[in-house]
Parts: sequence; structure tokens; C-alpha cells
Amino acid sequence: MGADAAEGPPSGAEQALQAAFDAAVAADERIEPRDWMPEAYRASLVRQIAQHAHSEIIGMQPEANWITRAPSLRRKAILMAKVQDEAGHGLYLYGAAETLGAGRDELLDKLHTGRQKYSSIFNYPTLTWADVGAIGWLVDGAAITNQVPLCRCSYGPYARAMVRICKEESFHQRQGYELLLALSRGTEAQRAMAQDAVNRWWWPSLMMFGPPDDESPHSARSMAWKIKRHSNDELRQRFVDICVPQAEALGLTLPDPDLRWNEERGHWDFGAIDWQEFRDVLKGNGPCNEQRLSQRRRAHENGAWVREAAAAHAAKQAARRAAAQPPGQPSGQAARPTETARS
Ligand code: BYC
Repeated sequence: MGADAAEGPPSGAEQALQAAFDAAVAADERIEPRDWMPEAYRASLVRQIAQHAHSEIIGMQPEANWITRAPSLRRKAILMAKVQDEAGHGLYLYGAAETLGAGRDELLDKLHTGRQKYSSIFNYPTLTWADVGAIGWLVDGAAITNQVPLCRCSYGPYARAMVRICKEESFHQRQGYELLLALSRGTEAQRAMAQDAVNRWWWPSLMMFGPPDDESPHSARSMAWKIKRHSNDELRQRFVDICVPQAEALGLTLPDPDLRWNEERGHWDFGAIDWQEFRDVLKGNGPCNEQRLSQRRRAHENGAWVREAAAAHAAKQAARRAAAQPPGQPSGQAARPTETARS
């Protein structure tokens, strides 16, 4: 239990633990599950990792919407692999949260009852095939910009999960870019469809980075703990700077008349974000909030028999292992064959 969760002033031992934790963070060392950590650090990680895991699995829905209507076998195979990758990302992240004592059932229950958030971006509909490209290019692109620094997060299991996730996201981003490139070089109708998708996904993608820095309650502490390495606005700016030349190469425009290169800052200036829209989506009033959550609850209920079967199988395996144990062997310790036993 962390010093800040205890009642009264921290004891000498707790002060020493806190000092060791602070020194490890300052030295850029990783905090591991068995290390002592302040309760607020643990809780903040659970909050962020859970929201991240929920986003990955809810994020499967908008793109899965197009699997049956992909325009070719090649596109269908790519899209199926991508959607499956997102499920895998969810699993790594729920696994990382479990190392902090947060069970998967508990977290899923919080998602299903609206007590934990998932990314605002997945409350927008995928209206055309080009949306699959726009999600890959912009949404996965924003995700990579946000998540590459998380590979250096101070909490070991989260940082390690992010390494693999970022590699896969990088493939996702390129397939989206390639899909949009094919459309923008296609017929006039295909080019218009690509442009329309970019117009609809651009602003919500900028909102993925979270509220502006002066309205972000968690940023300062998360950055001091080296969970986050950059502020929301810094990463948003980095993303805009990356996207402008890419849009030009795609032959598409970004729907912002205020986009202008600022020589002095060495960055692209961009227009005002509609933060009211962001707040509305977070409150549950986005175009697809209800649909996403009800589909997620339905999938969970429909999967109950799979979880029961997996648990029954695991129990049967454990019982078999226990029955095969030689008498006197302490339970939980696998009976290993020795050299003599094998010969
Ligand atoms: N949507 O103080 P702040 C993906 C919440 S999945 C919803 O700045 P923080 C992908 C925030 O949680 C993309 N909520 O918070 C998957 C907090 O609420 P609570 C998901 C948002 O944590 C499939 C409140 O607003 N990526 O990549 O310092 C296919 C105040 O915000 C949003 C991650 O989760 C939002 N956009 O910074 C394709 C990455 N923004 O908890 C792609 C990991 C903020 O007080 N997470 N909120 O109720 C992070 O890096 C950080 O948590 C954030 C927010 C930058 C998102």
C-alpha cells in the first residue's frame, strides 16, 4: 500500500520507499510490478492503461464494419489482420493492467457501465470505404505519435507492451496511407470519396491527443512520473507537422483554412479545435456512443460460453497436473523430471 494511502504522516520506512521510487524515476529506471510505488501512481496508470485497452477493443468496431464490403480479397485480408491486431493490443494492455492488480473482469465491467472512458475517436461512423483509409492514415498516425513516447514510460510492463503495439500501428498507418493514395489516384468519384473521409476524420483525430494543456488535469503529474513524456499540445503539433506534407503527397487537402507554415515557430499553425464537440462526445453524446457500447456489451454476453469453456479447460488441466504430482510434492510446484528419472 502506498504511503499516500496510509493514514497519518508516512513512517520512516515509507519515506525511504518513496525516496527509492523517486530516485528510480529520476534516473529513468523502470518501475516493475513488484516494486513499491505510490498508490496515486498505480491508480493513474490503471486509469490510462484501462482507457487505452478499451480504446483498442472498441476501435475494432468502426473498421470491422467494412470487412464484408472490402473491394478486393487483398483489401479484405489486410483489414481482417488489422482488426485482429487491435484485439491483440487490447490483450497486451489488459495484461499490463493486471500487473497493477486491476482484473480484466473489473475493467470490462467499468467500460460496460460507462465508468471508464475509451477514445473519443471511435464514436464517429465509418460511412464509406475511404474511411478505412482515413482511419489508418490519421487515427493510427495520431496513435503512433502519441504512443511512441509511451515506449519510454516509467512503468515497465506498459512500456514493453507499447513497443510491439507501435510496430503494428506503423503497418496500420501505412496501409491506410496506401489505400488513400490508390483512391486519390483513381476515378474522380474515388478521389472525392477519399477527400470527404479526410474532411470528416481530421478534426476528431486532433482531439485524440486530449484537452489543451491548460485544461488537462492529469498531464503535470503524469509527466513528473514519466508516464507521459510530452504534453497533449506538443504531440498534437507534432502530428499536424507530420500530416501536412503527407496530405500534399496524397494530393488531398486538410479541412483547415488556417493551416499556415510559421517560420518563426518552425511549425504549422492550425485553426481552433471545437472543444465543445470533444466534451459532448466524452459525455456520451457523439454520433455512435450508444451503438459502440451496446455492441460491446452484446459481444461480451455472446462470448460468455467461450470464457466458461476456457475456464473449465484450465481447471481440468490443473486437476490433471495435480493428480500426476508425486506424493509429498508441494502443490503449485511442477514435478520436473530429473536426469536419473529421464535415463
Ligand atoms: N478520448 O488530463 P488528460 C488507438 C480524458 S486507441 C476520450 O489530458 P491524460 C487505436 C482523459 O482520460 C487510442 N477521453 O488525461 C485503436 C481524462 O479523463 P479521466 C487511445 C479522453 O491521461 C484501434 C480527461 O479526458 N490511445 O490508438 O493525461 C485502432 C482529461 O485528460 C481523450 C491511448 O489511450 C480522448 N481523446 O491524457 C486504431 C493512449 N483525451 O481519466 C487506433 C494512451 C483525454 O480523468 N493514453 N481524455 O476520466 C494517453 O496518452 C493519455 O491518456 C491521453 C490523455 C493523451 C489520451
